[in-house]
Amino acid sequence: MAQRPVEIPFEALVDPRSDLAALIQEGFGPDGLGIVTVSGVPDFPALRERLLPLTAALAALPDDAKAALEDAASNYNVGWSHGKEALVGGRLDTLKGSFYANPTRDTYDDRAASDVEQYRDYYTPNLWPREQLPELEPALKALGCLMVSVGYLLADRCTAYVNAQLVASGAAAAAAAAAAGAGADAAPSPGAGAGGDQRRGGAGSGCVDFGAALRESACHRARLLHYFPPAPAGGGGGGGGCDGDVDWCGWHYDHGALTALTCAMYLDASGRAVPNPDPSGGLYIKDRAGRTVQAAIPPGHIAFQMGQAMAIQSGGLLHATPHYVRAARPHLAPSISRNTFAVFLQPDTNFEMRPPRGLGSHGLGILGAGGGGGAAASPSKLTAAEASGWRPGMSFGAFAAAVMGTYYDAARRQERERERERARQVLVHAEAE
Ligand SMILES: O=C(O)CCC(=O)C(=O)O
Repeated sequence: MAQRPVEIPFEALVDPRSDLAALIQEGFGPDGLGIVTVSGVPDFPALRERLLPLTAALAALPDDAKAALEDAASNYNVGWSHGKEALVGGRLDTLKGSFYANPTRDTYDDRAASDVEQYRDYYTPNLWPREQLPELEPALKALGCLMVSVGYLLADRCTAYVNAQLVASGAAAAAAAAAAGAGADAAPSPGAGAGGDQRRGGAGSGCVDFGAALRESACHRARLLHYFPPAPAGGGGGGGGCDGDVDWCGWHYDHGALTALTCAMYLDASGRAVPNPDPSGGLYIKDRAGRTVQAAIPPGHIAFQMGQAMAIQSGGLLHATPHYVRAARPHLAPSISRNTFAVFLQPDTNFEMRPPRGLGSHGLGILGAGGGGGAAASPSKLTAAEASGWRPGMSFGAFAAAVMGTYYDAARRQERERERERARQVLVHAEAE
């Protein structure tokens, strides 16, 4: 039975007098499912209906047109990506095609050349199919920017929640005292809440300002996803394979701050929207007790999951969301594709990831390797899995490179093996002649 996530009405999100702490805690806190939805966002339903059908149109472009949209140098973080990323277990991601772009800007001329060189995943200009599918660019930018702007407001509420928790636990005071003792820049800054400003991960107090960090960032990334129709049992092709728990997108955390998601749209072979053909297919989340729960995102809502960066930055007061997508069973979904849109809100590459100070005596910190996700895990600690890839003082760019390396290095290894096998076959063939 699918579970409906905690809902935050948009009017409440924009109302500075509303207190959303209880909803943030219910969604992202120690016992939260790790997902909230925002309802009633003006223009969202129409922009979703405009963009999602274009996903199938993009996937149907001729292969050479899609190949022209590939960019290996950015690890396929701009343009078309199909079968390039390795999922859990090293399996290549051939069951879906993705299109990546930064919805908020096309170019990075204002960035230092050294940053552009070091972080090509983030600072490579967008690639658009302007000839073949001119409608895509404006549709993706309009929906992407809307989802980003709602994400900023939610990030502000997460900041307020974390700050309130820090103050309540005494951690903020402990951090401010320690910083004052060390002569550090403990002066509060506007919008940073009680105790100071850590929006750049500086050496101030224990407080964070997620909204400010995200508003300054040039690193947001939108991903249009087209899950190919599942192939019939025993069949080949790009589908999900056989009946059963076939995952379309293996278990993972997103490594950014917040991920905004639309409800998926299912399209038949003629491009007509149809109801979800298999109620057991779709997005699943592992809750904090270790149970796997299907998350039902209503079509008019924007869903938000928590990424590792914000979980780490909150010192475990907010938790990252482990999730995967289960394929529709082939006999229920012949010729039906799943199309959806994710926007990863991420801090800038030079953002220093540093949990709040002063938490040590309050039980926050990182659990050992055995402490992942189960009922026995302390609810207020990050699990080793949530924090994997991170080391104290790391920038977001270095952290993201460490995480993404695990996806693409495996894919590169497999590509090299395929190359070797092709060369071997050519040799065998030549010797036989
Ligand atoms: O397809 C979905 O609903 C989620 C996609 C996802 O998890 C991702 O792109 O990281």
